[in-house]
Order: sequence, then structure tokens, then C-alpha cells
Amino acid sequence: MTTGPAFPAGFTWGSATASYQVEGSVDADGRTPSIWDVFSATPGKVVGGDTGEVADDHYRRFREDVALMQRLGLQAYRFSVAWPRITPAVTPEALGPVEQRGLDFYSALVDELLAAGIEPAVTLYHWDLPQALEDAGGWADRRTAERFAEYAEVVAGALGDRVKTFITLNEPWCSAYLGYAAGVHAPGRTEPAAALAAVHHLNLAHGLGSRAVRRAAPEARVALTLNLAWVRPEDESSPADVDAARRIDGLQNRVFLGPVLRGEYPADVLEDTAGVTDWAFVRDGDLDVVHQPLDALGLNYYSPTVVRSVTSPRATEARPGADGHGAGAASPWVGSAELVQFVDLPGPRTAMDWAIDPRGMTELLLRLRDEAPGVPLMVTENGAAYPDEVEQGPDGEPRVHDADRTAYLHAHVSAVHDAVQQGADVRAYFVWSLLDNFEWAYGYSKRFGVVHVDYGTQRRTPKDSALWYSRLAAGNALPPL
Ligand code: IFM
Repeated sequence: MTTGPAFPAGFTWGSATASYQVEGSVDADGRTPSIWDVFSATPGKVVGGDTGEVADDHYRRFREDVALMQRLGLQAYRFSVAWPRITPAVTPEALGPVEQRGLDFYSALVDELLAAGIEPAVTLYHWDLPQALEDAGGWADRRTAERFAEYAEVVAGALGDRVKTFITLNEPWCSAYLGYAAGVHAPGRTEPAAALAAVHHLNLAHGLGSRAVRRAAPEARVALTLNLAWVRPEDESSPADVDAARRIDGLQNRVFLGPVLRGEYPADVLEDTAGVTDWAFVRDGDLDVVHQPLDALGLNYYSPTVVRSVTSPRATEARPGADGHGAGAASPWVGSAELVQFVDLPGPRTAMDWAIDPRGMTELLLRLRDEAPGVPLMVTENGAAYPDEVEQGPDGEPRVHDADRTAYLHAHVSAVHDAVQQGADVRAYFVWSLLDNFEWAYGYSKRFGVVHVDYGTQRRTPKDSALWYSRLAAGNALPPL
């Protein structure tokens, strides 16, 4: 069998999940509610009224899941820690007591992974904020960032003897804008000024959290994961479309990259949003805190973004935004909602209705090569939802022939390879996701896993894409489709 292009020696092939999406056991071992418990229990917020109460039962089945990863030959596992398991009585003023049983769970998971030869990569915040903090203002309140750093220090102190990579935040864009402006994610607020305060406090949390991890685990790598967008104007010769792309690039990419990589907010973003807030929540010295050295930068990439100005001759009835939540929701695009439209691209789409263009992966990795020279890169998420069908194989066992997902992964891994060839220092790729899981506002209706989960029986079935991915990991080179 001929294989395709090879990756540099030592490249890491992993899979990723997040606590609320897979763990279940939401009342176990002292855990208190997160914003996603409350949001998903609110009628009308999640498709089908689904919640993460059981999810993949990963909290109790993690040993089985680690064994599965080992059988597939996966080399790393990116998982997140549920903050409400670690300090369940946190308040805006104080972290409160540490719940040892929560730490023990993650410690056992790390030990199990290491025993299986799988490297753990720990995300400290993948959206399950303790509800008590939200009740006092959530990410719009500065104290959330301060408590986050204390919590990060506790986790790094407990796991840092074995975990080499800590990722402070996953996709702060989603936490801030989908949670506080569009209201389609927890906590479901539609307050544009609060969303921008959340942006800053998440940036601050990254900075304070990085320092805290370094104090507790000086040997560990500290990283941040961003869902950067590859934003293009529909008509490159139209100044209005180019300006629309600049606005969205500012809100999605530069409002995070600016402070994290350079210690400054982009002037044009401050100007674009001046009608919403004066950014007075940015205090003297904050930007120095946000601007911490990065040991790695994580990119999550799924889909391209093409925009036009509402003044474009091609403008149609406005859509609120390229966030997959469709018309009707409030816009996440604070300060630009009335000025920019998202273009429905022709061509194949995933079950999320997301357009497919792997070139965005290459372009974003090359952008980071240039904007963050010397910082190793990781693709911390990439994958696709498709409406999988379970069939019975000749041996009577279930099979999922997900050729579309395999093709998606093949194309995107090739795009990573293109970036590596052009000098991007990419060290790892994590497929999203190991398992079908709770896809936030879409509940269990969208399946991103390379492993199928039967939610009735919790049976795991590796899909064809998992077998293909396993060959990729084994050979460190693209297998044929
Ligand atoms: O499921 C999510 C994940 O939690 C964050 N990144 C995008 C994935 C697919 O929507």
C-alpha cells in the first residue's frame, strides 16, 4: 500500500474531548452545577432538551476509553478539567476548598493514559464555568479571571508532575460571543457590552492562568487554543467587502492574538466597538499580564469564512453570523452585526451546515508561523459532523462507513502537511473528537466522533475514520483514502 506525504519525526497524533461533552456524572464526587448544566436544563436552549447529565459516561468508563485509544494507536489525549469538580464552592471572592475526589479523577485518568503510552494534554477551561461565578457576573466580571488563575494553580499543582502540556482556555471566542452576545451557548446572555468585557477577562484569565501554571508546574508547557477564522472578502476588489473582512478578523482573531502575542488590543477593534463599550474594564498593567510567553499555540479549525458588506450589490436578507446557529439568533458580531453579512459558500457542507475548505487550515497555520515566530503550533481540534449510519458487518458487529468524514480528515491533514512544508512549526494534530458527544446547543443530534457512541448502551464502535486515523498515526504519513 502506498502512503502519502510523511510528517516530521516526532509529530504527535491525538484525539480530543471536553469535560461537559463526555463525562456525565454531573452530581458525582461533590461536583456542583456549571453554566452548561443550568443552560441545558432551560427549555428551548438545546436541541431535543438534551443535557450532559450522562453524555458518554466517560467519568466512569475512562479506563475503557483509554484502552480504546491505545488499541487505535493514538499518541495523545486532549481532555478538559471541569472546574466545578475541583472547587465546587467557589465564589467571586474566594476559591473555596479543593475537592480531592475531583482531582483524584483527573489524576487517575492521567495515570491510565501514561500507563497506556498516551500523552495527556490538559485544557483548564472548556466552557463549564461554575454557575456560582456566573450568578455574580460570569466572564463579564473580572473576579472570574482571578479565581480561574487560582483554580489553574491547583490543577497544575496536582497534575504537573505528569502532564507536560496545559492549555489555559479553549476557544475564548465562543465563551465570550456565543455565551454573552448571541446567547446560543451558556450562559445564554445577549448583552454585547458584557461580551466584550468577557473577551478581556478571558484574555486576562489566560495571562493570570499562564503565570499560575508556571508557578505550580515550572516544567510544563503553557498553551492557549483559539478558533481562528480564515476570513476572506467575497469580492476582493470591493473596499466595502474588504472592510467587512477586517471587522470580522478583528473580532474573531486579532482581539485575542493582539493582546496575547503583542500586549495590545487592535485600535480598529476598539474603534469598531466604541458604540458598545469604552473598554474601561481594561486596567493599567492588564495587557502586560495577558502578554505571557507561549510554549505552544493551539489552532482549532473547521470551516472557512467569507463575508460581504451589507452595502454589497450581492447583499441578501441578513444572517446573524457564521456560527452555525442560523437565522433568528442574536448576533455574536458585536459592533458589526448590522454591517457585515456571511456568504453561504457553494459546495459540500458538513452536518453542522459548515462549508468545507481545507485551505483555511494551511493559511491560518502560515499566519501563525509569521505572527508567532518561534512558538510551536498544534492543531488542537479538527473534524466534522456527519449523519452516520450504523450497519451490521459480515461478522455481525456494528460498522460505520463514514467515508465523508475520512475524506474531510484526509483533506485537512494534507492541509496541515502543506503548512509544515512551508515552514509552519506544527508539532501535533488532535482529531475532534474521539467520541460522539454532547455538541452544545445541538445536543446529541450532531456526531463528531471518530468513534461512534450508542447512547442507549454506551457501546463504542470505531468508525472507518478511526481506522484510517489509526493508520495515519502508525505510519506518520497520510494513508490513502
Ligand atoms: O464540540 C466543539 C468543541 O467543544 C469546541 N470546538 C468546536 C467543536 C465542534 O463544534
